[in-house]
Amino acid sequence: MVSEELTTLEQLQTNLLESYQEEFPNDEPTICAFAPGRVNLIGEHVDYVDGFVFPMAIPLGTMIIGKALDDSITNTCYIRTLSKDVGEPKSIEIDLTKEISPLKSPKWANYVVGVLALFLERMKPTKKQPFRILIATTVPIGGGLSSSASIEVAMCTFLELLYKKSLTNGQQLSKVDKALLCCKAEQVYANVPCGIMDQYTACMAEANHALLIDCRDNTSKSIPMTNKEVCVLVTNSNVKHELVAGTYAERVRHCQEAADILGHKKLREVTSIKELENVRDKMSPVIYKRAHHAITEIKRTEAGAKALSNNDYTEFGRLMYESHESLRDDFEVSCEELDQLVSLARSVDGVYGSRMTGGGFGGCTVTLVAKSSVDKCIETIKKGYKATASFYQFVPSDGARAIDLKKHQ
Ligand code: GAF
Repeated sequence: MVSEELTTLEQLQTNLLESYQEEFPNDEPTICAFAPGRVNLIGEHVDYVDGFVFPMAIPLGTMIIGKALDDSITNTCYIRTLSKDVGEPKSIEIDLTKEISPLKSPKWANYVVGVLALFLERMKPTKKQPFRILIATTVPIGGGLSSSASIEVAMCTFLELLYKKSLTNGQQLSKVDKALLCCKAEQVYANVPCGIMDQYTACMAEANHALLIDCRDNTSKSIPMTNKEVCVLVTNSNVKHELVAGTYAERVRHCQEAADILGHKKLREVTSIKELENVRDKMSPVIYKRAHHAITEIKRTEAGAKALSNNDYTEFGRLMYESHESLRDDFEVSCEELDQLVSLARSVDGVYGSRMTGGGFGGCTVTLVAKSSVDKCIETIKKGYKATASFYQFVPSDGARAIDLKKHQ
């Protein structure tokens, strides 16, 4: 086996049900919600400047099973994760009679608690419903495949199902509003000034399609990805460098500084590189480079979606390499390991393109490669890479959904 075997939804649900039954022997969950992680094909670090991004949902994700508790007995929500890699404690309790504030730790809980707090604030149910849930994710934590958004969106999906009967139609969330709510949870409760890409993908993605998202008006277009001769190979560098959170916020600030100098609300409004060149002497070299990345990346993403629609993989691949170079040199969010993975992939015949994906400083690369060259590509990376990588072959998946519990019991 060269690439990782993917845990199926059935396996994931079986694991969760087994743990549930061990903990609550005479009890059965009634709700099961799932939301996927994502891999971004192109359009990196431009969602928060209102740009275009082009991700797809992956068949890995977060599943939550649980049930409503009797509110005449308790006002508490019992939340527990089965993930080993997320830090301690693994269980938290939330008292619904009190205000729900961000927790100092554990970090994973803020994704859940943030969504719960904002859901209640937004939907204003007449009665707050206590519940018990178990959470498990198959998305590698900190791998740049958006484990956090998949937890948030799975949680929001669970709450929609929990409150299904008690909320009127007028109170239902649209998918875009759901993405916005989950994004706000990450910004406010996890304190990351992220854009909308990850939560939007987890809510809106369609199987066998990538999603071209316009982050200015939160609209999207699904682009078919059905060619069986071409494969999306994701390589996890298995490194995660420190300073990520602070550096992300710094990049967001740099882009806003550039937009302010250019007299725009966001860098998306810049129409050409010439416009940037005209004010180059008004900005520091660092701010210029950040803006240069964002402006060129937005153009590459539009061109990339067009190329993929026309099955022009060579052109798409060229844009992927350019994107990586821009992230490495202008935006400075790559690292030695990611650069090495990209150049090893590039050396293989049949590889169209490769780039870092996600926030950067570790995590994964995404490579577009002819199916017939996948094994060669993996072999070449394994041989040349300074650390140990893991590999995933992904087909685009559906967005968040309820999963039938009975089917797999
Ligand atoms: C992280 C963020 F959460 C996204 O909003 C996006 O900015 C991405 O980094 C970089 O493209 O995943």
